Amino acid sequence: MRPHHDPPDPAQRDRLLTAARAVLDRNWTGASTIPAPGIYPHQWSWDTGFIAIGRSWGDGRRAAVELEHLFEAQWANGMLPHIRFGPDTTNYFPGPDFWQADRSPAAPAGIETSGITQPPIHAVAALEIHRRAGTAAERADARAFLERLYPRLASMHRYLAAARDPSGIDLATLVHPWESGLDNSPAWDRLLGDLEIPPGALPAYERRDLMHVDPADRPTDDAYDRFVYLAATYRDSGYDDATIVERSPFLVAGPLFNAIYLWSEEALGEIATILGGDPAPHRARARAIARAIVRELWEPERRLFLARDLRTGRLEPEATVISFVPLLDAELDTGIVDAICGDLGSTMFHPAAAAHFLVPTYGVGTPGFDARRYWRGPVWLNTNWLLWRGLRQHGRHEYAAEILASSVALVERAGFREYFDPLTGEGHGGDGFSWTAALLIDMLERPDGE
Ligand code: 9WN
Repeated sequence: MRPHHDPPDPAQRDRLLTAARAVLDRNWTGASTIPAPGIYPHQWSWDTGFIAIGRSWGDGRRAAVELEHLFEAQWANGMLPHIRFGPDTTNYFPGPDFWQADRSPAAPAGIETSGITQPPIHAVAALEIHRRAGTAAERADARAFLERLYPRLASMHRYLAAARDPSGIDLATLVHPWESGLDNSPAWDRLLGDLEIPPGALPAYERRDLMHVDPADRPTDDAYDRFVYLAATYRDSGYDDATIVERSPFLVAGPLFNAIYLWSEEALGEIATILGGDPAPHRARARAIARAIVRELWEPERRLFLARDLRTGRLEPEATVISFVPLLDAELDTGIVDAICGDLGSTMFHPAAAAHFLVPTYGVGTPGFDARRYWRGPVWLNTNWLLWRGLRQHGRHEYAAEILASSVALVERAGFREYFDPLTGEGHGGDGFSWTAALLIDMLERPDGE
């Protein structure tokens, strides 16, 4: 593999760290960090995990505050909603009026939330906050924080294991593309394409995202109709998981969500050890999830991970960036690691462009690839970061360094954008985007050997 971009030099690194911290400061509300001004004006679940990991370098206090603020919105059944709404509930669609979370007896009183979840990165984030605590006072604070958060984290994992594993295969199931975090990914195309919306079943709604961002960067109206229909179906069941699992046309176990779930289950084991508890049940759960990822999601002929539709039992055919994320399993079979790295080295790296940027969320040149539309091709810093962490833990440092250099080059060129065109490096979506800043901080701060 030929290097495309230079590694950051020390002066550049310092300048980028200062700029990244300024983005997080601007998006701080006093209790949490919004993903971006305008388009995402509330607190999102997996964004908060990524942001806390960035803040753990030098601002562990705010990192802990915002994780706890998010978990105040946790439902009594353990479900952590993907959005905790702030005071202005009219500036985002779908807002609390759409979700009507109080249709569920499990929703918290007095806190407005959505009714679906997102990838459970939070135990990893909580552990990072504890790891970075330096002084004795910081260590005491971080331990007290873990003591408060651990039962909530464990309850979220129990919810995923109980309510979201209808077939008992040790994988968590998504009931909505928004739960995947990669909402508009081609990974869901076949399922969403097959979805039939009965006449009159789609509630009237108005998109607000297009007030902030070019429509060419965002999902189409047709995709939005499907998102809204699925969310309304879940809501109308009263957020009853048993009903939804029985009826939802979208019931998918994916490699990205489950690799993060397993990574966090390992982190829960470490947190249990720090608190003097027993890590063994978490370790055992993590290994069960890891085995299930390979057993259920590995496609042996194409030698890649795909999402499984639990309604029909078939694997969804589209290979996207989610196929690489099981690298987060430190014990992943070496043959599989080699296969993933082989794909990373060829399919996803555009052979014709001299200075393309890594890693596109969908193969450049694949029919349907779109260099700027939301999750259908652009580079995102969070998927880059997940791969960077996974590659480093498997000793694939050359690839990891290439991803870091590309991430730096993109931010240098376009700023802290939500996502980037892999061919031109142009920025798209929201601007002043928090996880781009936070995860760049982690990539620049984390020592080589860690
Ligand atoms: C819906 C906030 C969120 C991210 C998701 C990303 C996007 C929301 C939207 O923004 O989704 O949850 O309105 O498009 O897809 O991953 O958490 O940054």
